[in-house]
Order: sequence, then structure tokens, then C-alpha cells
Amino acid sequence: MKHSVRIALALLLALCCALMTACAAKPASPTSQSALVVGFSQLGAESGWRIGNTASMEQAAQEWGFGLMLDNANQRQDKQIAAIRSFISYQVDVIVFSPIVETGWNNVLTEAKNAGIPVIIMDRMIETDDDDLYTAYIGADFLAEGKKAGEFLIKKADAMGAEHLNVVEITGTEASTPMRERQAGFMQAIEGDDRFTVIESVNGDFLRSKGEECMRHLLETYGPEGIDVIYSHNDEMTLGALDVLESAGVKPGKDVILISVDGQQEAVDALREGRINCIVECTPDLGGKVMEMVDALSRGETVPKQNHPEETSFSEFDDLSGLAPRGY
Ligand code: GZL
Repeated sequence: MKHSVRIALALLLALCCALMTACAAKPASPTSQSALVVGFSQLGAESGWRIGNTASMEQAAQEWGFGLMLDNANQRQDKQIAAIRSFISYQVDVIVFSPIVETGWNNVLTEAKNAGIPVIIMDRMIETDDDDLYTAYIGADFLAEGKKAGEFLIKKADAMGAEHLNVVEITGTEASTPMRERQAGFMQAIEGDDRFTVIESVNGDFLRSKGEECMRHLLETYGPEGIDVIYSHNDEMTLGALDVLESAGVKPGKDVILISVDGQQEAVDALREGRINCIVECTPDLGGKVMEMVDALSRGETVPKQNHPEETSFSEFDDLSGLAPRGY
């Protein structure tokens, strides 16, 4: 056989071996050197908070150099489940989702588990007795948020020397973690204090438009004189209620106490103007921590199961001059 042919064959053999080694060395797991891909099922775009939360995930993925497959479910659980199934088919490295409600996730999360894909639950939580269905949760302590709202009301009633206050509540999405726990925390904080009577809770679904509808209903039912305190589970609904109150000649923050949750810029501006009395902070900026956990998982490290961000509250009793722009 000619010398040159032998050399060509030897080079071809070496190339084949090199290619086979390269293929064998590229693990199917998330530790592969190619960019990690995160499948993210976002529940919607219902509030400034939600939009800020999505932006936080997009920015963090870009900073880490991860691919982000983002699906917006527009408030529909069935679309979230379909998105998670598509992430499984695509074999993303990690699935992240914010469950619109707490139940109905066991089947699809079992499919993700069987596919060997870690799931990080962000923001809202699921109800399950099988903690193996998810790798980690990161989100607010919603019960603490509700308690902060109730504690402000007690402080405000003390400052006013109020003998009795009628309270109405505009709640978030039924059967969601923030709705359930913001309500529970608030009720726990004011429990046993005879100065407060919660006369009605109405569902505003975290939407500004439904916050307006709820406020109209409450004003028609109880009149401006019949309502002393409004506890609203998010700023969007609060801002909707503000518009209705002011159209009815009611001075929010003065004729009626307003307590809100989230900390959107527009609501903080209203707090500074004295139109809202207290805002309990709920940070949407969870993307950085999520991507840190994605990176850790990709390197085979374990991550804490429960992760809560630091949060505070702002009220008429605080000096807000140093408060930085909210960014959402
Ligand atoms: C809370 C989040 C809530 C916000 C609302 O973490 O789930 O959903 O408070 C949003 O603004 O709609």
C-alpha cells in the first residue's frame, strides 16, 4: 500500500477517534459546555410587579449567558402546563415556573422529574405533599407580608385614637399563595382587636380593572361613610381603587386608609402624595437568585430548598426621601 495512502488512512482514523471522544465527552446533563437552556413558564403580565419579575429573569439569564425559553401563559394554568411539557420535550436544562394557583401541578411535575429535569418554583408556590417534585422554591414570605399590613393598621389606629374601623379587603387571585397568605397574615395580626371589623372581602384577581370594579361595588354597598380601611393585595388593584374613590369625591389616605402590597413606583408615588398610607414590599427581582441556582445545579451542587428574599414596608410614618427608584 502506498505510503501516502497509509498516512491518509491514519489521519482519517485519528480524526474519527477524536470526534468519537468529543461526542463521548459531551455529557447530556446540564454540565455540558454549551450554553444552558432554562425553560421559564411565566403566569402572565397582569401587573407592574409581574412585568418586573419577567424582566428580572431575562436580565439575569443574559448576564449568566443562559438561553431562556420564556412562555407567557396569560393567566391560564392549562397554558403553563403545556409550556412545561414543551420544555420537557425540548430537554431544557432547568424548568422555572410561577404557578398561577397552588393545585393541579403533580402530573406535569412528575413528568419533569421522570425526565430528570430540575424544577425551580419561583414567586407563588404549589400545594403538594411530595417535595421531590421540585428542586427549590424562591419567593416572598406572603404570610409575613400580610402581618406587616395588619401591624401597620394597628399602628395607624393607635395614632388616630380610633375606637372602631370598618375594613374591606380586595384580594388577589383565588387559591394563589399570595392571596391566601396575605389574607391569613393580615387576619392573624388584627385578630382579637375589637377596633377592627372586616365587613367584606372581594376578589380583584390582582388586576387594576377588577380593582376598580371591586371598589365600585364596595362604595355602592357601604357608601363612603361605611368604609374606613381598604386592604388591597397588590398595587394594581389599589391604583384602580384610587381612581374610583377620587371620582366619588373620597380622599384616599385621608377619608379612607389604604394599605397595599408590592411597591410599584406608581404606588410609591401615591404614598408620597398621601393617597396611600402603607405599602408592603414584595420584590419581583428574583431572577438573579434563580440563575445562581441554575448555575449551581448545572455543576452538580445542591441548592437550598426554600429561599425567601429580604423585604420591608413603607408607610406614612417613614422618611421616604432616600427611597431609590423602584424599577417596576
Ligand atoms: C406576588 C405575586 C403577585 C403580585 C401581584 O409574589 O405573585 O402576583 O403581588 C402579581 O402584583 O399579580
